[in-house]
Amino acid sequence: MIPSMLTPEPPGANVRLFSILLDQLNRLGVHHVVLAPGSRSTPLAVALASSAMSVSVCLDERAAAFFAAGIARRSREPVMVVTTSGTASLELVPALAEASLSGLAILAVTADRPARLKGVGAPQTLDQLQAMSSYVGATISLELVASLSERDLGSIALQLVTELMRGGPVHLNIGIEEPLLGPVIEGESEISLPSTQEHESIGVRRPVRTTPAPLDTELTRGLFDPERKGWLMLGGVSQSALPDVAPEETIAGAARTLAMRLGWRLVVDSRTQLADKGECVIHLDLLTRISLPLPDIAVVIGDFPLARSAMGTLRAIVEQGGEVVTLNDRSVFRDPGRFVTTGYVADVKETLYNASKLLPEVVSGQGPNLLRQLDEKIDALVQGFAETHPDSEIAAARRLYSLLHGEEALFVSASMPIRYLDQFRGYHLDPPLVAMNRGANGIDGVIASYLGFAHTRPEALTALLIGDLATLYDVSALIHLPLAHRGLIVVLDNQGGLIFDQVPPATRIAPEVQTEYFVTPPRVRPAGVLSGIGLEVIRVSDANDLDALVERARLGEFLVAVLEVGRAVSHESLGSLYAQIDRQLAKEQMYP
Ligand SMILES: Cc1ncc(C[n+]2csc(CCOP(=O)(O)OP(=O)(O)O)c2C)c(N)n1
Repeated sequence: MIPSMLTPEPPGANVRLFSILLDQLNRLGVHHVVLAPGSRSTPLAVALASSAMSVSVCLDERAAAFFAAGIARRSREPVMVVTTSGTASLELVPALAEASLSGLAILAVTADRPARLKGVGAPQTLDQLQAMSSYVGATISLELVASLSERDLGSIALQLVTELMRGGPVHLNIGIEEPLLGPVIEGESEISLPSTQEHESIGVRRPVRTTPAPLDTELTRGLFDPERKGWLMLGGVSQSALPDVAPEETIAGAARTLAMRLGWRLVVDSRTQLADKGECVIHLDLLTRISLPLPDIAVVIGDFPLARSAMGTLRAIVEQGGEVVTLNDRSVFRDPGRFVTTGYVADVKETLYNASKLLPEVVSGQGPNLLRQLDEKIDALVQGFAETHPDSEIAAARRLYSLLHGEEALFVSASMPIRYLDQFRGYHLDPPLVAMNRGANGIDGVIASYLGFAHTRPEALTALLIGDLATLYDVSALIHLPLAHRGLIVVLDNQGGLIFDQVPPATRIAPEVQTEYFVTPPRVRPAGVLSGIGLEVIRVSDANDLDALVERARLGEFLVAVLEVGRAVSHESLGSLYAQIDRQLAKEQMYP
């Protein structure tokens, strides 16, 4: 008899304990679970089946965790991922590393052999706690025993959620004895959970997320001084993905107002969801190819800019006696170049608003905005290049970004896609939300993270820009995970890791070593693999072909567009555009 034809047995005691724990977690704000199937985790899976949680199932634990990270990145809610014991649990580590660096609240729940079987050569018994300990903010180790009371479980749920609220992953490891479902509860045909009143009598209250206070008036006034030349730099701080937050109420909105009143330059990267012509400097990475006139102070809000060259520029500000100040609302140490002069942890949005209120509404005059004028000239040049090279990766990245709006989103893979977007995107009055696994910068789990990111917003198109190697790395995500309701994956197939031709060592490595050990052209092409697993794959040869595909995806399809451009051609395109930019910048430098 196949198992599904058996009469369901009454629930076991272990299922009941997990049901209570899940119920408490759900009440405390954990609503999404990604479950990877396994045996030791059986009572958890059975409890999940009758819980109020939204459950996604994924065979591949690594993808399950990246999918959870994608959901957490978009929803800003804690997301739980459940695995069985053994290497299954260790597969969570790459996504936990990303989550810990990106501050994503992932609750990793791993089933384990009971403690008494540890260190005695029992199969599938690893040190699961140690394996994850470097990447989680807290570890709770629990043995599932009948003596656990509802109050215990309520307290454990509260402890977990409190730890998650610090921002970052938390690990719950649970030793489970056989029989895995636990002894049968006589007379019960289904799980009985504590009622709301009973729940309240357990004493569990929702923990309150504490926001740091804004900077005090004196510090604010000193920091944002219109007498000084300043740059306000925004990285990944956009909050407009939050429900009920109007764009002008976001950190980006507050920064825009403040920069205008100060007469400071507003320097943004692609994650900022702010790219207005006439207000923002969007091409920092290209502009810093020459030495720019530097400000007295740069205030870096949130993440550091994506632009690699920005680090050198910021260091130069400090070396010429200026200041580089970081402002974060998470207590994280951010000084990747070890030159930051002061770091503040404060309520960023309130601080920016307070600073604006201290200034007159009229825009301060600091002379013509040369940096922005230069930015606009560079943008026009990139636009001209995209028009004359519509078959280039540069044109495709720029076009894709321009086609998406507001509530729509673009997930971007590490490697050249992030660079393309950061360097070559154009101005945009209603830019889409842009997200990436920028914590650990892996090319693993990109598709799973994208699918998770799309999962919470089925009503809005979410696109992905990705290279061929990152695509092939994570094809399993497209087999095991739910696909986006409105999705478009744009694969830039340049036959290997183009990035390795763009980084400085490239010129000093023998071409055959470069190809075989770095670029690693794959044996198969993404278009063939992806159509082989049943996806609709469209080959595009012109960036403008994306218009119709975006429209179709917007109406509810899941499509893959592949732009196949040879590695040499893409390399040449970049070289020729950079040469044009350098000529233009040199001219500007001579006649500022
Ligand atoms: C998990 C992981 N393995 C290896 C790397 C190193 N790495 C960075 S970029 C890259 C190549 C990416 O190639 P592709 O996705 O085709 O993008 P392209 O460079 O062509 O834009 C590799 C292997 C990484 N970042 N993450």
